[in-house]
Amino acid sequence: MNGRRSRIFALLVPAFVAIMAWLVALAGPAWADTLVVRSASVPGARVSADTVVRLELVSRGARITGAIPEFGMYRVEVSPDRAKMLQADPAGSGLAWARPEVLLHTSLVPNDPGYPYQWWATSIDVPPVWGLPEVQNPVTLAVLDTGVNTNLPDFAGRFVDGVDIVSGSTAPGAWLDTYGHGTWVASVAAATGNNRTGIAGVSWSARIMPVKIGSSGTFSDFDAARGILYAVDHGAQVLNMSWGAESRSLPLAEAVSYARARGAVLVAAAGNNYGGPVNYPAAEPGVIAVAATTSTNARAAFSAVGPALDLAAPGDRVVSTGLNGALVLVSGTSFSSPMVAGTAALLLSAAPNLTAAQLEGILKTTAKDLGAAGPDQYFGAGLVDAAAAVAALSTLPPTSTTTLPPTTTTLPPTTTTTLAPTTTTTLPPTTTTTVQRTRRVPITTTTLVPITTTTLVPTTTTTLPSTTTTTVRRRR
Ligand SMILES: [Ca+2]
Repeated sequence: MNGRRSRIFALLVPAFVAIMAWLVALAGPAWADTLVVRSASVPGARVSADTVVRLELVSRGARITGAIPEFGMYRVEVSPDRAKMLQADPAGSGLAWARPEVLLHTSLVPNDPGYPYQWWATSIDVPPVWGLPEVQNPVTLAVLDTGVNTNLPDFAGRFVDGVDIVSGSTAPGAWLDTYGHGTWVASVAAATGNNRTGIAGVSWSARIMPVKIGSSGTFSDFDAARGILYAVDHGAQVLNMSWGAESRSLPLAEAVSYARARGAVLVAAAGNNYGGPVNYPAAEPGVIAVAATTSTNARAAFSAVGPALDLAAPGDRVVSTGLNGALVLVSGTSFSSPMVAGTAALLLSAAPNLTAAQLEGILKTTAKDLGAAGPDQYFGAGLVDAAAAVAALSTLPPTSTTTLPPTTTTLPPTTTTTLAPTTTTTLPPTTTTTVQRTRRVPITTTTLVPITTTTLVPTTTTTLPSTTTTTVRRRR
């Protein structure tokens, strides 16, 4: 008789719990918090204890979404108020404890030979992001530079049509990098990771658009402006510009305005001219200006300083991949910029409708504050934090589409009326003198101080992991 009664009880109670759960679900409370709770009774001891805890939880407005009976543990969804109550007084609900569910990240350690030297990847907190499925969607990232070495395995299958702006050729051979700078920059931004070769770049899925605007250490601002136009017109969503000059360039200002009006995200090196102003186009409104930090999150000695700075990223002794596929150590804000550009590509991959302004806002609000509290002239909003930026996407209100139309309507007048006259009048005197590539600084910091406006051409970059790594530069 007793046995039969307890069997009936065993059947009735779960049915009652199910009905309660169903009623609570019907009532539709705003489930917001997920907790993991543990029964106060001995785990797995008695079915009835388990049932009592379940009943108690449901009666207190919790929805059980999972159980580990062996541990006496449940995952429950509760309203924020209930979550607070259960955590503050677990015993009142027959619980030993109640804690928020913790989301764990995959701990992918890439097998690339350069990765052990990539302190910079940890510095910008990108490893937690690499395994996430939402950042695997392709985003087009234009590298406006000396071209890119198409033969490196780290870029296999990653290119969209590039161009050699100077010759106008779109043949793959035309935008081949023979200098190195563009390849170093592209590797940092987007080298394929975990493929046992080279390094692990920031974004492993971005489509790389090589826009070759010159083949040595100096570019013309006219060619650079044409490069921006080409990139935007051919679908580039993020543009990296690891070069600049102290004086403002009107052709670049026009091109930047054109690109921004079309929604592109523009990222540029702040410049290696410490003591001088943040370079253009980095200092141009609408361009994310990136300063350089060291492995200890200090300002790199050469990094330009000023109110135009937006963000900081490592730029001192950054390991990248050279033209011949060997690892190289390179320094300069040239390499800070592609870290931010690569992070921008990750964000757009996860949230394609993000506007450039929203994206910049997320990068800034999630950056790790360095130096004086709040934004400052040495680090801008701080050190870019890729994982925090991607995590912040989930907190965005879904309003991105409403802000788009106004942007597009303002386009036509700006571009058609002002482009032509500006370019023809200002070109001849200014092209070669006003725009210089951001100089790569030598690894030996003692030679950094006398930075002048002359064009510096680094002649060698030594390969890792030899201990004496020096980059020699030659002054004109
Ligand atoms: Ca690699």
